[in-house]
Amino acid sequence: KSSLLKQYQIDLIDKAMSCGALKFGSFTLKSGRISPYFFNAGLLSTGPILAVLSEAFAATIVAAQQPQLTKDDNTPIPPFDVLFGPAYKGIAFAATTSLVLHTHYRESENAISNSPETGIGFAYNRKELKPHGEGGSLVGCPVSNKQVVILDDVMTAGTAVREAIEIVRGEGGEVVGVIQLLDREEVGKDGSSSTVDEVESIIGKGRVKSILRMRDLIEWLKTKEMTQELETMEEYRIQYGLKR
Ligand code: OMP
Repeated sequence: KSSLLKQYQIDLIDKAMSCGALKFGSFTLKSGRISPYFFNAGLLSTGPILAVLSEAFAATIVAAQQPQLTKDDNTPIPPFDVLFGPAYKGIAFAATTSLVLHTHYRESENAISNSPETGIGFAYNRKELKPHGEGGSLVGCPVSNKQVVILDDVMTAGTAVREAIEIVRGEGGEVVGVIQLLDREEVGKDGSSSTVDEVESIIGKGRVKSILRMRDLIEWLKTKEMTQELETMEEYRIQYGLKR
């Protein structure tokens, strides 16, 4: 069956299913919403899966810098300095994606980096305060006065990504983009506008991108003819999905 999905999206969903990162059932979310699916990015934890995932993050970043190539959205993410991965799950995203941008996308890395001679850095936050030693709440490349792109796992009502934005800003960095592994395409906390719109009102229009969206999971379910899961997903989308 033909599908609107890109090959790396299919690979990622297949891999997420096979390691149990993507599950269908009944789950209570952080926001209190009861969802028919859950995506646990922490289980994307083998070499082959990280290879697919970091490639997907890199491809999404590069595409976001060349908006003429993507027809559904034409605001670019500007060149930047540092990838920030919120602890804990984002740490591996930032580390592996900065590496892949250098090894597989060298030309793009030069084009998207504010300082091509150094390349794209990566950084992440500590969850616990460290009063001695080097101090500070961030590890890795300093973000002060730098342009930063956040790589995050899943966005529902936007609490987690707002926290990440605040952490970077608190260290003097400017957040110029957010790339979500999965945008669940839901409404924000007040239930009227979309989470993407709410976050873009903080960091700028067109600055939130994603590798996978709720609609891609639905497409994938269609190709697999998983009708029962499709039904519960459509019901959930009516309740909490974007009003389109
Ligand atoms: P918000 O903070 O409401 O946007 O929810 C996103 C966060 O919830 C993620 O950072 C995860 O900690 C968690 N989450 C998932 O990991 N996977 C899901 O499918 C749904 C959630 C969630 O609780 O909404």
